Amino acid sequence: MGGAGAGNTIEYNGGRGVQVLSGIQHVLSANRIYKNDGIGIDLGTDGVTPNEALGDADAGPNGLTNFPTMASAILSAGHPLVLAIQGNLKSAASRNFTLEFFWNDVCDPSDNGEGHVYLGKTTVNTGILKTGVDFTVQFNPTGSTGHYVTATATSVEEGTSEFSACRLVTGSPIVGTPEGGPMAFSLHSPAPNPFRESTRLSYSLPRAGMVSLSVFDLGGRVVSRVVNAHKEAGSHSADWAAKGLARGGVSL
Ligand SMILES: [Ca+2]
Ligand SMILES: [Ca+2]
Ligand SMILES: [Ca+2]
Repeated sequence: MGGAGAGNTIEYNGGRGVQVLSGIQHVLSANRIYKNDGIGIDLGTDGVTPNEALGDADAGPNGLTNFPTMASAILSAGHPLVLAIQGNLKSAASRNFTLEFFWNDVCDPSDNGEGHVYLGKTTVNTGILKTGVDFTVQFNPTGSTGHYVTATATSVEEGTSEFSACRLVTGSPIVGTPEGGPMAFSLHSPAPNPFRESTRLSYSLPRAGMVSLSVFDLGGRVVSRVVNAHKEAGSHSADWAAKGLARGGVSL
């Protein structure tokens, strides 16, 4: 894949999506890499190569260049959608990097991801501190939405990193205003209610989106996050067990 162009689709491989076995400056940009059994990009043959705690002194294929870490990926419902990502890149000092971001329906069991839908990119310079550079980016994703964001880091000096760890996309409840007015999210009465052990919460969505459904106590504290995921349009239900909450039964 040395110097491979952008925009390839690399999918359904029995193993990793792309392996970089030797050399440096292999650039993998804006490819769709997904549904491979292994991780999306492997520098070497060892699976995920962890980042060092500080700096990036290790050597190997593509310099074993570090991948970004992401502290949050927050999707705000509305039209257009806004996806805000915060994170950090630790690497060699005073080096320019292009960070590319992707979203994915699923995460690899290694916890590091692939790159299904390319979201966009930003550029950073790592500066002189070994603690790296913080970044904040925003995208307006269109089309289908994903559950996980992943990222790569690419420098002219070393090439492209492996994919980052997956960052779960969290989102506000669906209160957006798509064309035609506010979203009609309907939550139906739980059944049974009151209940002793578990109850079923049913809701319906007029269109696909992120759903965050939590149970609060009377003091406003979150008792349980029942749902926090992307859901398709239609009717859904979630079972909630009031573990160790009340001996006399619970009323919602
Ligand atoms: Ca590796
Ligand atoms: Ca390195
Ligand atoms: Ca490294």
